Amino acid sequence: MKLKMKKNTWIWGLPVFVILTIILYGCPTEKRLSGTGDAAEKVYVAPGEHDEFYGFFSGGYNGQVGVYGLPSGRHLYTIPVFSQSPTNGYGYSEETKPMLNTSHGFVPWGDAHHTELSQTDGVPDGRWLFINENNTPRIARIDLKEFDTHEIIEIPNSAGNHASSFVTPNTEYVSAGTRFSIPMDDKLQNEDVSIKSYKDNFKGTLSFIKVGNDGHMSIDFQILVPGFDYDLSHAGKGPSNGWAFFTSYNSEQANTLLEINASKNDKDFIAAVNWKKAAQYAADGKGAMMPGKHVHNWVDEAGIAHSETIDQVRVLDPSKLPGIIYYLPTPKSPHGVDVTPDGKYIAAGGKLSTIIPVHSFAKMIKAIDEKKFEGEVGGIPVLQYEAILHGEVKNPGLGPLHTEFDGKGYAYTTAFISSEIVKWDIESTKVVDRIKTYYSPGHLMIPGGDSQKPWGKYLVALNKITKDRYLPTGPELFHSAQLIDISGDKMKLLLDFPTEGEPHYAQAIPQEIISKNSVRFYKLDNNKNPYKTTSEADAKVVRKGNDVHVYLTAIRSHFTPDNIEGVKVGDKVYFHMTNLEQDWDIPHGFAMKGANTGELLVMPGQTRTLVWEPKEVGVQPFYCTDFCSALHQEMQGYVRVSPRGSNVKIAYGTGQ
Ligand code: K7E
Ligand code: CUA
Repeated sequence: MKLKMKKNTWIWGLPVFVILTIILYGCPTEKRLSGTGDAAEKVYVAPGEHDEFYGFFSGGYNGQVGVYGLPSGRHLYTIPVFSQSPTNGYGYSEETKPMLNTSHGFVPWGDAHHTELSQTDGVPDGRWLFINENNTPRIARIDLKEFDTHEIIEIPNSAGNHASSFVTPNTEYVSAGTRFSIPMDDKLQNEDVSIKSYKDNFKGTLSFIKVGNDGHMSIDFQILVPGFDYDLSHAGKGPSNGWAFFTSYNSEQANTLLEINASKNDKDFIAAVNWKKAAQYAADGKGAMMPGKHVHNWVDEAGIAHSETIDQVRVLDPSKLPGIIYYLPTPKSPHGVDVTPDGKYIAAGGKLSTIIPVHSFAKMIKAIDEKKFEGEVGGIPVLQYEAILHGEVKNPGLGPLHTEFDGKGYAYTTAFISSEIVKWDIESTKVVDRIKTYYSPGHLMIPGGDSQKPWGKYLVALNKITKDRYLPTGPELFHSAQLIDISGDKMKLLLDFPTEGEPHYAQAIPQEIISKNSVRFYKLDNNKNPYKTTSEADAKVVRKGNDVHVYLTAIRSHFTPDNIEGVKVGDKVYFHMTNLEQDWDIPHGFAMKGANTGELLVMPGQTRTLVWEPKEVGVQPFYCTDFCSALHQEMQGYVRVSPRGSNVKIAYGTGQ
């Protein structure tokens, strides 16, 4: 796909100079703000009291989700998603391992970016949380009754699944866009071509993943787009419902030294996608089924994960299906794209731009109707910038990245380089307030701040650089969040708190929407695991060839059985442990000496399986890893391992 655009190349030198200056000389000197008594009171959640909001923070390169209470900043929980969890055995137990299957095999560590709550009528509803994985393109769905990952779908024909996972107002779709374009031939196969042939061979895709009423995800269609870098997205709402907006950079189509070569054009593009029209084309069988191998993992009603491989996806070519995409010229290498709560305006975070461009949806539609095009790229019409512009926010700080909204007519944008948050009036595009952050904020988050109904009381700046904010912990530091009061005219800094991994983005929702549905334990009667053991009388050890299945129960403060004999070197031993407790907050753990597959933490009423392949003759202990009662230390057992070919028979028991 060839570029037919005028290029303005003179301006790129200026922002690069600013960035270099800051890299070389560090961030501007900061004055330390000490918390005032007033601020302390606003974030104080007394012992035993609960926070007002749940905050769901992406763990970034740790591949998980951190759950924080707001305003206290308390770290409540970590939900494992794309990474194995040494806390609860996710990705280690036999029931959960399939969640980390991909078309590249088992991938136990991912790079997560954007959490997004499911929505009903444009308002976060607390059913599910979606999050994307960038490196091995995937999207996960977390069930918020259990704070547990229930589904992960891989995105084919993608590399760097960054523009993801943002929902449409009724969670009809989650969107995804490829950050890296890749060589794709007519069959969308990743070709063996010279990297220098980028402009001729590399393409991108924008994907729409359908979400069923039960949450089930499937890729409905992908749209083939020119080989730019697609960065972020957000769906339209209200009047703009039916559209989704994706930023792109590298419209230069550079393949090396992007910091200079992809910073030349005065403007790149926001792709405005008419997803309702595209979905109609897909429903009508338009486009073509193309190769698109991807793995889909889900948890069944027994709580057991399964994987299936899907080979094809429907691909729509916008040069043959008019009206599904228009390009909005947008200065300059835009990062975030954010739609105002009323759905009227689309703000971009042009990271190398000296202004924040704000497009008008109504003007965009008018420009499309009147064919106010300034050219086309790969068959996609490019609208005239002046024809679609609502306004430009002047003096927005250096390096604007992401914007959220308070629902009272104001927008808040992070400025990465000048380390500040800038508040501006949406209608007038005038800056009305600014506050320093420490240091270099990426995303910011207002509870509901990317939805139609922000709960605009707090803002959290998600800062990339922590440096001196806390006690030093060697070279590696947690990132830092800052809670800011936005209830008045002036923003006020209330609290700093460290966050694990790199919380690119976060979402928050009033606690009562979630807490009332939170599962406290699993009913033993509903346990559908085929290896469950629901009473001690049913506990047993069964040999099947070289496989030994231990049907194990745990209850305060013993295992049944706790003495096992007849296991031999060369066996594969499956410990299927059922926690018989029916009380809130009484998990039992399980650790087997010499097991390479980790440990288990089993919730009340749940069954989890650990595999152990004993390699040495002897008697090996196992024990409970969670201090569950005063006699927790007594919660232990032994397995006798005999030589290969030994005639020691299977025998087991507790208290005999
Ligand atoms: Cu700006 Cu991955 Cu959303 Cu990080 S991204 S900041
Ligand atoms: Cu069960 Cu400790």
